[in-house]
Amino acid sequence: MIKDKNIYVTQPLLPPLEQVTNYLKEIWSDKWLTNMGAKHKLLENRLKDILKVQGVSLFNNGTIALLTALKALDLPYGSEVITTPFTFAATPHCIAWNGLVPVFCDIDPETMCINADAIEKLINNKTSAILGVHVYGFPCDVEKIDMISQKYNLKVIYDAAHSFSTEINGRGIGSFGDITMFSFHATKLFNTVEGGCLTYSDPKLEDRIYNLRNFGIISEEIVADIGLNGKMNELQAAIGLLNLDIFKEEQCKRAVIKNTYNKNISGTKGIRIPQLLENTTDSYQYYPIVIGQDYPITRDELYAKFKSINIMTRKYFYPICSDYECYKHMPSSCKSNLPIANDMKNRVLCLPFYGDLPVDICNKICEVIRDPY
Ligand code: T4K
Repeated sequence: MIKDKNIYVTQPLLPPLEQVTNYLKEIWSDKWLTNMGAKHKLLENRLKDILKVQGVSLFNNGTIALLTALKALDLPYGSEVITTPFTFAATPHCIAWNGLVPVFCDIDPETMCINADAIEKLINNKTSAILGVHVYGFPCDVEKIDMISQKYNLKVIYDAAHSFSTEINGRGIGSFGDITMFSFHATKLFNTVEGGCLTYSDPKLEDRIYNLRNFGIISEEIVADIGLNGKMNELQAAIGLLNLDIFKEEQCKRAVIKNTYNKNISGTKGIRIPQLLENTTDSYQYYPIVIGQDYPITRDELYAKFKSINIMTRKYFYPICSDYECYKHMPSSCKSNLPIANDMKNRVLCLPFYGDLPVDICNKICEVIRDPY
């Protein structure tokens, strides 16, 4: 039993409080709290370099960012967007909130991302886009998805909520597809408490996204578009600027935890540790394991075992989105269309993974996995 307090799947990265106070003093003195202030501009510019992308637009959270991305691409109302059920609720909800229809595609058993080979059979004359999710920081097959999108003239949006700073062959993950969304929620490697951004290469998207994020207001007397309020405020941007200075250090600490897990868990019968491809860098967002049929207990029994000793692992993602009340009636939600996703939802467990996870707890977690009885 871990004494006194629960161990969670993650802990937020927090900058030194004195530095936050200094920034707060500046904000108090400027009396500029939101609506694209100085810190907002600075953070957007710094993120362009870090994410290796041409355009960045900040948002008050990742969900509103994704909602805006779909709107900015002017997908025909009622058209279909092919996506994965193995994701957080926000992904299909943003499709549906735009008056579009999410069509679920099965996933790849190794990466747990949308299976690019299964996309084509779901395309019909109503399909307008593909929305892939780089689950746990494992990239989708961006090359194949790019080829499919060109062949069928589809837009491509990526949900990179888990993939801050991931690169493929040295290229920022946010530079693939038409628009990519990053989440800066408290539980993400890099956070602005709540927050997120969109990245894109087409310069025309910058103005469109700017307006959609700000009620569609062009000037004091012109409202040109049906926008919403997606603005990140100066307090969020300040936390972001400070966390940008320390996220790499956090990644290094997480690399140590990851090595400890890898060293102590790999080789355990029935446990698979999903691997990144060699050309891809790790975001260090989550540490998932896959519990096979030859492991002595089920995923849910292992989850319960951890919970009984105050270690709160997470079943990301169970249930999958095709199981939700609001989507389960859709033809693409049927289990025969999604065999891998329906299998994986009962097998994946995300272990506690953050820089300050104490070594003895990390070792205890490995011990339980090696011998769950
Ligand atoms: N797309 C994908 C693929 C996503 O995963 C997400 C969000 C989104 C889109 C939407 O982006 P945002 O609109 O959120 O920017 C959490 C997060 O709330 C959510 O942001 C995230 N995905 C999802 C995967 O995880 P829950 O329901 O698991 O959160 P919660 O409150 O249970 O937090 C997890 C653990 O973290 C807690 O057990 C304890 C710890 N924690 C949490 C918070 C909020 C802390 O230690 N401190 C904290 O302040 O959804």
